[in-house]
Amino acid sequence: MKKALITGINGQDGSYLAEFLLSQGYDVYGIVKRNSVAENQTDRINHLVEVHKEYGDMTDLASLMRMVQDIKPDEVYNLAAQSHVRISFDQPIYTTNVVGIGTLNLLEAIKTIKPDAKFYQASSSEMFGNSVDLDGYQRETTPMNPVSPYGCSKLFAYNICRNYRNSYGMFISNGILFNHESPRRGTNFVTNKVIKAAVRIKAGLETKLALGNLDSSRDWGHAKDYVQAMWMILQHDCPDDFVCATGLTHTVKELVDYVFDKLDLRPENHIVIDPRYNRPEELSRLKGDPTKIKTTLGWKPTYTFETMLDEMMDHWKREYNI
Ligand code: NAP
Ligand code: G4F
Repeated sequence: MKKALITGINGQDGSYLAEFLLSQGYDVYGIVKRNSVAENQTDRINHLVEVHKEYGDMTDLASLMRMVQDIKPDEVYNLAAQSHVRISFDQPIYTTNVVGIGTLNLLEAIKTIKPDAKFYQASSSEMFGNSVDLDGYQRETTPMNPVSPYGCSKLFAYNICRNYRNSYGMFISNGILFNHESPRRGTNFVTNKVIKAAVRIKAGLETKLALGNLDSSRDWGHAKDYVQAMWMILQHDCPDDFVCATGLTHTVKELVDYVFDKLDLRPENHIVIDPRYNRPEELSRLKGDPTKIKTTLGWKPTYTFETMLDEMMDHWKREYNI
């Protein structure tokens, strides 16, 4: 039985990845960060009773070393992060400690104790910033010029992973994932924020939804498809870096229009623009080219933008009984 260690197991991706690895027969271990409300620590994985949960923190090297020593994992998926881009402007040092130094802490623990473990790093399309190739896509070779503290710290983590792979011959791969969503998405990310609020408006529980920039566009996929990509990346015969995206992009306004239209609501009656939700520097447009992961690993998404949003809407409609 292969052993997998997941950091960020209680996050959106960590919870789907744990489900997927259990279905593949893995023994799954997860790092859980201490929360003062104990019940909230494992909200998204309480149904996965087989998962071994261990207290730890990416900023606490000793806790990571203890876990790697005890578990001796075959595969490590590093998903832990302060993953909210807007909040990274308010908490740049904390974000960098978790995302950048935290990744280096984990690499050091693996290098010292279990150097043959395969390592997946959750890299991000936010690392590209506003770089775009002439054909309008971002791909593995597109220059990376991040525009947020989160993007800068993800780029450090991406580079230190490549450096450890080349320096020490370790099996370390980056998945450069574009935005991916699901009913388990945090409700302060734009997709779930819009959908939850629209359903609450429909249910008569509120009337207004405050948003920031409606003109930026994102390449949105479904988290379930993307965690399969993570696993496929580690099953490849050599370590490498892969963009994972749908190849399609939509503006935030298109997202709002689709959701409100489905619920028979008119956005102009409810949306208010609040500059609090703008970023000091914005990443305007993301559209990824998934050719490499499709041709090399055979990955392909099963959800469309629309089926993903429909699933998220159904989730919130059930929550509010409408
Ligand atoms: P998420 O829902 O925010 O989950 C992040 C996880 O990291 C949570 O379990 C969180 O625990 C944990 N964590 C935060 N700080 C920690 C610390 N100091 N020590 C240990 N654990 C800590 O994020 P996600 O959407 O699943 O994304 C997974 C990873 O992929 C992240 O690294 C993210 O940056 C990256 N990524 C995401 C996307 C996307 O569109 N979703 C795209 C590209 C890359 P608590 O909940 O207890 O805080
Ligand atoms: O949903 P978002 O907060 O996601 P963002 O910033 O693209 O980051 C997500 O994807 C990255 C991959 O590219 C991940 F690495 C990262 O961890 C995270 O998962 O914002 C999407 C867009 C932005 O342009 C933002 O300015 O929506 C715009 N937006 C407009 N109004 C809003 C809002 N975003 C949020 N969160 N809240 C708003 O009210």
